[in-house]
Amino acid sequence: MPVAKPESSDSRVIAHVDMDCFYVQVEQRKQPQLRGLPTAVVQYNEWKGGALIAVSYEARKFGIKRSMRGEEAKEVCPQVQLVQVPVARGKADLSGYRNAGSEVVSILARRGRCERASIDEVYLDLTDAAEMMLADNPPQGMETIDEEALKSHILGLNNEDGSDVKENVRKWIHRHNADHRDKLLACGILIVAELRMQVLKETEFTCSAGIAHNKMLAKLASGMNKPAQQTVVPFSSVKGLLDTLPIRKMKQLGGKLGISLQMDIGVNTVGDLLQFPEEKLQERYGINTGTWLWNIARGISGEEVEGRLLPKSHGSGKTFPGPRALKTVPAVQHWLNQLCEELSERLCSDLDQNKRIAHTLTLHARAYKSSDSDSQKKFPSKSCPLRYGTAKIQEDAFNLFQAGLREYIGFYGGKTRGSHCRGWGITSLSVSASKIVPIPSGTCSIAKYFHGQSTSHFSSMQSSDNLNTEATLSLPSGSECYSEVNLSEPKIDFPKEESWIKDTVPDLDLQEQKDLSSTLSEKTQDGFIQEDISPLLLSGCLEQNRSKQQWDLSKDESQFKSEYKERKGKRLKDKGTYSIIELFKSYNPNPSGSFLSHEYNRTVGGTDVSSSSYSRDGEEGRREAWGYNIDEIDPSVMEELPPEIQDEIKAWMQPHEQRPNNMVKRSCTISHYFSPSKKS
Ligand code: DCP
Repeated sequence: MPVAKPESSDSRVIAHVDMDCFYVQVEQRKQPQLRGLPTAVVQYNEWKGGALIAVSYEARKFGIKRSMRGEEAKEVCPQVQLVQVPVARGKADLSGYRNAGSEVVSILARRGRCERASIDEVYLDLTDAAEMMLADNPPQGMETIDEEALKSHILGLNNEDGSDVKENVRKWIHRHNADHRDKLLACGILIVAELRMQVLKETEFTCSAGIAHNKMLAKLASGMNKPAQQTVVPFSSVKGLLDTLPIRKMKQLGGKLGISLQMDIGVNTVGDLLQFPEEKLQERYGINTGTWLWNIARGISGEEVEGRLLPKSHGSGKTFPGPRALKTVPAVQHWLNQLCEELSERLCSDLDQNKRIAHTLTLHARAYKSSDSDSQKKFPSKSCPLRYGTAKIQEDAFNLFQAGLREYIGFYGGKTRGSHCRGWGITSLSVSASKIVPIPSGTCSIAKYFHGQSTSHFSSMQSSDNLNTEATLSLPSGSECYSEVNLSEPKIDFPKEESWIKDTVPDLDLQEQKDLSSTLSEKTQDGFIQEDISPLLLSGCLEQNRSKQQWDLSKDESQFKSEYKERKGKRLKDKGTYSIIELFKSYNPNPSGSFLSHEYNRTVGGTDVSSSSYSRDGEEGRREAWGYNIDEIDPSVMEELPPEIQDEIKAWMQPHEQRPNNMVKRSCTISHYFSPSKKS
């Protein structure tokens, strides 16, 4: 029996929900005539019919497996329907699958804390919902139990030959003498069955689920009976489940640790771990891993369901197997550009829809060297601060690649420049954006505070649609530290890149690393990371769409005025909920600065933005251009700014007489800091 654990962890109701042959279902929803037929989704690469990445349960009956290629599958089952994954930018476009996953998540999240674990997997903490059901309408007293719930598999339930399985489940759910933990699980059975039915009704997708007292057990259970079924692990069945469970089936034991357990201490099943005292495991594998192993042997896992519906990282990758390996720098750059374009699009829609920003850009590659004794050497992953804007992401990713390549091949300089292959090949490339965090609350006020400045750059002709994913904004403290690095400098010879390019990625957790490796095989697992806010580095985002923007300085002044008024009126209506996206939308950098002069000429008669905006004579004009009264400034946002900017703003807020004499000069700092043309 598992050792006694705190009541609180035993009494949780956790579900792991996993979509069935997910990509196939998405394709079948698009083409309903494929429903019920043996179907598989194949990769974009058409070699030998393309690799299968999702296989329907009908096709599995014929022996078709994910490891096969399309041609092989046709041999096994000539009638198999092969659907090619959608394609964009010469690679698989997974956005349809991602969106379909989001549809499901939004339904599952209705009954409890929900954690999106991958493109098609979700954890739910249903404890509160179960407790509530137990208090209001306990299953023991229910006259009818839903059919779907009765089809549940309850581990350890004695289904002797000939016995009515559904009847046994009904009795288990109805047990009056069950302990509190099982009563909660009985509620979980009903809730999850109902949720799964709702998913089917609203999305046409089936899913399977595991229901247990913790995430680890729920995950193990969800894969036990597929498709469209649910499996329950009562506390009393934990030992039986783990005793015979091969360790490789545990999520974290598929790699080196699992091999070591097998080879070094002869552990083949999770139950085998029970023979080792905690200290022994700690001695061998370290304190944390040792304790973790000791716990999982007993079915103990304290891992919380994190309330997050959004991915913790975004990735875009492509493989180049065999003869498709990339052998020239321009070829790599071409593909990196495609990947970065996709990544940038996703980052911008995340910013737009979820008000989140990513902080770290990482490049991963797999490579080979044709003439090298050190052929096992891996291409080093590299990361750097992420700058928004497709061109910047492309530039930075390429620099990361070159840094990695230099390290990988052991030399660089002229020898690998240009398009000549020096005996290396790239078999996979991926870029990812991680450390994604919500825009800090203070940003709202910062954005509001500086909205007036961006107003001064409004183009009366801009299309806000074109701008909604763009931003030029360097905000709170720490952006200095990024701006120390001039990322826009070409780095062909990498004299300094080591100072900012980091080997990747010590801070990625297990799941994230899995995500990234999945990306390489084009299975996108979106992940999350919870981290304190560090500097925003959105500068450059607006540049992405510069080419899309229309500058029409000849626009009728009255139209300009009315639009300006409209925007200003809208600003004043926004109270605390000002969307930073709105700011970005309306922020239109003018490379030539001509519009800036245009507005300032009208308002303050100045010629130079920096100096005129802060000169005493331009007081009214400055207020007009900035669009806010000094009283409106939220002092709390000050802390988020670099010290010299804080000083400048504080000075600026003082009455005229008390301002330092060098105000005009210092104003240049703040103007430069928030300048749209500032690159980083
Ligand atoms: N996927 C992928 N490449 C892989 C593995 C999976 O592109 N190497 C994609 C296709 C799958 C989806 O991710 O449909 C979810 O993967 P799962 O491992 O959950 O498998 P399925 O949902 O396809 O099937 P199952 O019902 O067995 O979970």
